[in-house]
Amino acid sequence: MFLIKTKKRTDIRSHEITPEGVYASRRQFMMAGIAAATTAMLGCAPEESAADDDDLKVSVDSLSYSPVRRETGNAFYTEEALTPYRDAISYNNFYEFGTGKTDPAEYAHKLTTKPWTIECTGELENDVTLDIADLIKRFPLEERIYRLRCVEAWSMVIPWVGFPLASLIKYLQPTSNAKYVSFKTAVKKSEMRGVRSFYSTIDWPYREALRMDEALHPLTFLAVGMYGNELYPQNGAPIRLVVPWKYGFKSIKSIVKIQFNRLQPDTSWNMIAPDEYGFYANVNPEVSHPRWSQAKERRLPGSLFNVNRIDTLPFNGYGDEVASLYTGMDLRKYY
Ligand SMILES: Nc1nc2c(c(=O)[nH]1)N[C@H]1C(S)=C(S)[C@@H](COP(=O)(O)O)O[C@H]1N2
Ligand SMILES: [Mo]
Repeated sequence: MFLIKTKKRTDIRSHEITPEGVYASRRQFMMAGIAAATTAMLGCAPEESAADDDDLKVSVDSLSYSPVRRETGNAFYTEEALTPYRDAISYNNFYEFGTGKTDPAEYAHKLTTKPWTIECTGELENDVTLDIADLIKRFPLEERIYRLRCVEAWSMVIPWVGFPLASLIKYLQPTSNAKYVSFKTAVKKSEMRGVRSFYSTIDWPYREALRMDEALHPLTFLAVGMYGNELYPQNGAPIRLVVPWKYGFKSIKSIVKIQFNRLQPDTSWNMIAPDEYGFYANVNPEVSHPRWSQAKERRLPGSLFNVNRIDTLPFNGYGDEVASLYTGMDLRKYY
């Protein structure tokens, strides 16, 4: 790729700078941007890896947030190598835009995300419709560096920006009847080719839910950004859930509805194949998917010569923090 083109602020090759350098500080970030732009002008940009520029059909802004404390024993932070930004925005699951791993990066730019509101209903003192722009001002943005383990046995390490779901729940004041929280993704037929598809097995909208204690857990996060920037549409812009001890399908993208419920709500993958995908979906190396083992995972990106296979940990390595939520439960039954 030797095209000379105008660089957007966030249009930085992941391998031109260390992952940490992408977002470590605003200053460093800007400097890297200038360096990237200069490299491109000189016509010597390094070769592309995972995808080419076609996956950056929209630009995203950077965000202000407080960085996670980089110390051991802090569950909000893992020292494992970050997945390069480029890979995290070009290898995705977002069936609203197609079932292929590169479909979201190719087609999600069609999603209009501004303005964006979330309708909050159910067991609440008052129903309310929230504007994302207001939410971002109301709750101070923090960083979390979490492992993301897909049920398909691949994983990434992603630096999210957002706020705890618990902060929003406390603000919304659910009634004592609220035992579960459920989420729905936007359905925008004209913008989502997967939703239009005749072959789709999902009964749209995509939906997910958590038990109230899971939703209130400090690890449970609402992300509005990653790598220091707003989310790209393929990652669930403008707001998505991140539940790091559960399989990735629980981390629902592009949320437009939050409902508080008395009873356990339906969830998309459980509706499609209840024997394969449970409501809890806690990462568990000892409970195989009916069609494959969950004992190991491919930490992306791998290469032709190294698939980077590592052991999967119970609760995706967050057992110290979350195992107590499930005491007395048979995790083979409640998978
Ligand atoms: N609305 C919606 N949310 C979704 C999905 C989806 O298809 N639609 N896929 C899930 C799955 S299976 C995974 S692994 C993660 C992937 O998140 P990422 O693409 O940001 O890595 O999103 C989850 N959230
Ligand atoms: Mo997934």
